[in-house]
Amino acid sequence: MNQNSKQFITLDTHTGGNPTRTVLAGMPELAGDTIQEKMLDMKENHDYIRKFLVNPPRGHDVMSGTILLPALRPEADYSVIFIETGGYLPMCGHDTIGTCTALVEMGYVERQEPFTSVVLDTPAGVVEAKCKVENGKVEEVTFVSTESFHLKTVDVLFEGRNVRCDIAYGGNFYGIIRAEDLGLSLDIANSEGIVAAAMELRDVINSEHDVRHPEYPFINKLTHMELYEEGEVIRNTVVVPPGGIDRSPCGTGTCAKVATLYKEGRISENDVFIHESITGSQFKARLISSKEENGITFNKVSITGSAWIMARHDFYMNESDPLQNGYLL
Ligand code: PYC
Repeated sequence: MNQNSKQFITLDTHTGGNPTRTVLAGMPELAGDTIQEKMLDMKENHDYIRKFLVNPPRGHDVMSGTILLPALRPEADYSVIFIETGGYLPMCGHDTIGTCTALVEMGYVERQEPFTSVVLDTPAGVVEAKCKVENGKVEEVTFVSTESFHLKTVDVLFEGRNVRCDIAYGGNFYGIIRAEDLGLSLDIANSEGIVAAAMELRDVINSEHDVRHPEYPFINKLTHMELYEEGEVIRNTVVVPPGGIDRSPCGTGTCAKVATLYKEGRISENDVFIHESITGSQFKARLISSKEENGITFNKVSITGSAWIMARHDFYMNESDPLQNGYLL
């Protein structure tokens, strides 16, 4: 470390196998009055911090995290920016569970047993989390996500045949496709094929279809793909840009799936839906309510999952490090 070093302090958790790096300290002042404006300022003027913290050698292809900021809204405990190797996310479920677990267990919000409430101001809206706490450990976190909806169903050409894809929003846009339709099974050994097919399809869909949020103009493309298999429970894997596999069942991807199941008439209000990841970890989702507005059905969904604190880091950023921005393979 020398005088030119910057220092970032993080708490690292995993949620169902997927990591969250919660950045507690080290951020410069970000411009803007809202969390959306601050996210944009970070993206345009301080993106080197995201690259430094999530790319190898300090991170890896599915490293993600939250930048924790003082609350910008009176009802929130903190405002947060979600980061991953592919950029910035309006909302992230596994990060919400990971960050809330870290905040409660490490005393960054006042801990109350058996339940502690944490309210996060996210770029996709306010997210309320209820943490079940026993002997200081957060056993599980249930959060109510921002409204999810099914946008449209499209056909997309893959290896000479048309494949059905549901495009749904759960905090990010997901392209939801049955893995079998791509000739794939959801096995970790097939990761390379899953990632390659998913990213190819996502790019084709973005080039052929308009995908945008009716209220948030900055959410204007399909970013993540979700392949699934039907069985006793629905198994899924979300491909995170630019090409990693979410080890968790993916919180926002599960909200998008619930919106799709509701659209298909396969789930009703108050039903519980279990979503399983490629690694076998599970989230429990519940459809709380649905309402129709301007031809779109908006669904309120809660997600329950568990996270574990793994580490606390002091990262030193030295400007003479040729890999300060990391790299992606
Ligand atoms: O859990 O919402 C989620 C998520 C989004 C991308 C990776 N995980």
